[in-house]
Amino acid sequence: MPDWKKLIAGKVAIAKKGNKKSTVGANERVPAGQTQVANFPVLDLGIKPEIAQKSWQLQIFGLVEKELTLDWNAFQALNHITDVSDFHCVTRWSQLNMDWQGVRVRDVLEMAMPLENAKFVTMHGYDGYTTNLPLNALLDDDVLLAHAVLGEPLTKEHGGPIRMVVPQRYAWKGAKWLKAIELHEFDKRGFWEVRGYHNDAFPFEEQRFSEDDEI
Ligand SMILES: Nc1nc2c(c(=O)[nH]1)N[C@H]1C(S)=C(S)[C@@H](COP(=O)(O)O)O[C@H]1N2
Ligand SMILES: [Mo]
Repeated sequence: MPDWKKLIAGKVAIAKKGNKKSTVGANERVPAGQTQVANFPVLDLGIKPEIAQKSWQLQIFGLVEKELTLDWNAFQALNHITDVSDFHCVTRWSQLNMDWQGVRVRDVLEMAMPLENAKFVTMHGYDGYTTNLPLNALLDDDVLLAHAVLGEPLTKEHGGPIRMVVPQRYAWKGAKWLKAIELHEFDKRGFWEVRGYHNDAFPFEEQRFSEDDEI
């Protein structure tokens, strides 16, 4: 097991450095407080589950009319697209022009038919990670179940075989090694969100920590 306490404290410290809103370096593509990189760093809890394509499954469950389990073949049969977006990590790096390949989350949600009272979602990773969003946030065109980026299949380090990407939010909102999407009526904070990260996580608003709500 990784030393979670140390890891969490370390990540929070990095993200807090210069927590005062700075506009230095900010432009239309790179939000305030971020530095542009090109080496696509790896960030996670230190557990990198090995999930073979043939054993990967995605479950859509909770407040849906039809609970759904997709395996690799079912996933391949869906409509695949490429979407180019920018990737902003709360630990202050941004990588532009990420050409994610995959399936729109919206298409999969439609198959499961969310119930009227489904308003929030929890994304679950095979490593036990969770993150939360309003259901609406998952309906955007650029929110994908991604299996490839930068012209290569997703490596295990980056969440392969399948991860989620939610380009309009900080990168922690995209669960790697995606295992399930759970629909709820009420919001339920995920792994980082209960540890002080901002619930909404919009990079251009610098919503890093929940205390930023008040600034
Ligand atoms: N399952 C899972 N997904 C995760 C994480 C994690 O620890 N486990 N870390 C998140 C965080 S904090 C970030 S910044 C991005 C990093 O993605 P990358 O390693 O591909 O750069 O993944 C997010 N998704
Ligand atoms: Mo992160």
